[in-house]
Amino acid sequence: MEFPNGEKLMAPPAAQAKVTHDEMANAIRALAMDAVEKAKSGHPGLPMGTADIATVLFTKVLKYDAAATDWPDRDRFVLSAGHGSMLLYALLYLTGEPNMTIEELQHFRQLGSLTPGHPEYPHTPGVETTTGPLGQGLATAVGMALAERMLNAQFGSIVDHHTYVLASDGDLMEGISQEAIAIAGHLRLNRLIVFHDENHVSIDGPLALADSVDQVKRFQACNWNAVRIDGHDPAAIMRAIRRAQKSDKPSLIACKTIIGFGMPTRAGTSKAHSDAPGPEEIAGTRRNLHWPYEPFVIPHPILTAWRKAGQRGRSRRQAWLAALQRMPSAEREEFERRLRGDLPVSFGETVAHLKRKLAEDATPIATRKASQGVLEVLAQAVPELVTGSADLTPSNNTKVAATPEIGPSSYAGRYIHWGVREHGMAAGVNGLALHGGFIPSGASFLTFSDYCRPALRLAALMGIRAIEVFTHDSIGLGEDGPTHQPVEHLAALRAIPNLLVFRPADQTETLECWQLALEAKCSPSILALTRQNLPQLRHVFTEENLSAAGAYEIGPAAGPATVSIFASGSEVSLALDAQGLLASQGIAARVVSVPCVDLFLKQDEAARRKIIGSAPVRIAVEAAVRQGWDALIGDNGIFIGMTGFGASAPYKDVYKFFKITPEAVAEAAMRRCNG
Ligand SMILES: Cc1ncc(C[n+]2csc(CCOP(=O)(O)OP(=O)(O)O)c2C)c(N)n1
Ligand SMILES: [Mg+2]
Repeated sequence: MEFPNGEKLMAPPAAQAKVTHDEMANAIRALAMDAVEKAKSGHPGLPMGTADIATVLFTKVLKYDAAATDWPDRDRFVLSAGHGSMLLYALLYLTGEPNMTIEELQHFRQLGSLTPGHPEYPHTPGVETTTGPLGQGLATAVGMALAERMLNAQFGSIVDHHTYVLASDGDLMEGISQEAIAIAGHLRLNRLIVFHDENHVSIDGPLALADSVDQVKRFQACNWNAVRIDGHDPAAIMRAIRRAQKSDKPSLIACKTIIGFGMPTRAGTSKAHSDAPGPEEIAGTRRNLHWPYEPFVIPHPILTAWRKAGQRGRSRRQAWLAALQRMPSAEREEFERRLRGDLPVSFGETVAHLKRKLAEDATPIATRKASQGVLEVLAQAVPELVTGSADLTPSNNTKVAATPEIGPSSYAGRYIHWGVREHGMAAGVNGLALHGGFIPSGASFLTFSDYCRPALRLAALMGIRAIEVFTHDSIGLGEDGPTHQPVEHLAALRAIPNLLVFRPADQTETLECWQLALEAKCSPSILALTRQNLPQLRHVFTEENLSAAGAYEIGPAAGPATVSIFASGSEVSLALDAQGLLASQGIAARVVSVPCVDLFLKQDEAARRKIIGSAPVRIAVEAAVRQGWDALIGDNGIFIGMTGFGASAPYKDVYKFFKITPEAVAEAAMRRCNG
């Protein structure tokens, strides 16, 4: 017999019958402790404590084929407590995922290995999402479970799987967990089954130091089916899973476990959480577990039993592939397109057609309103586009005719009311994107992007197409005042690598930015949109997406320019007005619109130099802090924007008060020209 990763099996297959649950679970424990010991770093406690749960799940329940861990209708398994990564790596190795060799386990936490400190998507095949920041995995899994139901509502039984999560005490202490479980319970996501590794230990010591929540009661209050079991009793684990699978609600299985199960002195204490156990503790564990084998050696009968478990899902996968072939071809092709993440072939045409129309429309509107107009058309043309809002639907303008609402047990829609749960929404959006079949977007006010930031960062790290619409993008929101007026947010978001921050200046740019966000398969995007009306600036139709370069000359100078003015969003029209004022003083200025600083910085040097130009005076205007703009204007450049928090007043007064006006721009330029 040969395993998918090329290893040959020497022992006779007859030995398989003798392998017990304990031996299989102990294989996980041994690999976890040996890998952590070799790396002299990592977290052995969780894998050793949850090995029984994982063994039952992977050998008896999970719809999983180790040879194809990306099979679309597989059950998802999310290790929310990413510090226990060795659990996942051990499972991938034991079940025979071809890339996860024993050498990879021996290189745990080393540069270039498939076994980084915390599980990373898409770095390691078989890892469904990047975890490590506690709470994120659970909230992301809610998005996956929702995606499963929504795709099922659209395509029928070809989509039919469960989402399993292993969450630790820390996962459930994080605030995001409340947002996630509340929305999952409300939506009755009964395909979601969460194991709580209830070991009552975290880093500082016993959980009692800081927590006394009864998680079962808490989940029940959130409309979950929740039970408590002995997490070391395989029969109880199995029974609980079977009951959960029949539930009409999402399920919590609180599993009482012993962290570092098997360790002679550390088990059950916070000492088991992390760090290399050391030779004595390891030797004692081997004795306790009756595991006399050398490090990284799994006896053949045990490995064979695991490899067999890794193939359990193969026949179901083949049956699924056959069912896929039986689908009417048009429907199948659409389903496959959706899973590949390709946009509909007509997408480019749809954009061009709309763009032509927009070029003829001179009505001033807010970019949040422009975005709604764009979505009315694009959501119709792109059925995988999902919109929603964290309880700001009338302000975010993300609800359109083509996106009817989803609700409890009713998943045929494409609009998600996330409730006032920005963080849960952003993680849920990530889960929808990771599941496949959707291009999801959420929405809130830009100032509350802070509440989403940990999930946005993970989306960027994973390189997934998750979109957030953040309206009310500056002091231009006016009366709500400084609590709601973002000032540092654009800079803070631009600081996240691989996150595209778009700030369009009019409706044509809004369309271009939406197009870029939808086409960006490997980057999340943010659309920062205004509350206040803006004039239309692009009156000439161009098929080319000018925003794609991140910055382009929107207002050329009459003759050689003395001044270059760079601006984004609502300040582009202001820059164009300043250009007029300067012209009346005989100063030639050019205006560069910068809808996406990130894309601009990605251009090669020649392209960047061309956009920056050779005018001796450079000014940037943005109703936000300066940070980041020096890349365009240099440290000698002039910045017109904010240096502190905003103020509550009608927006025109606020702009005047903070001296973000065409006059201020023109004056600053003239002073520099004359100085
Ligand atoms: C958001 C976040 N905060 C802090 C940490 C650091 N950290 C890692 S594990 C952990 C808590 C450990 O307790 P628990 O979650 O119960 O895991 P166990 O020790 O039982 O494996 C903390 C605070 C983190 N990974 N993510
Ligand atoms: Mg714990």
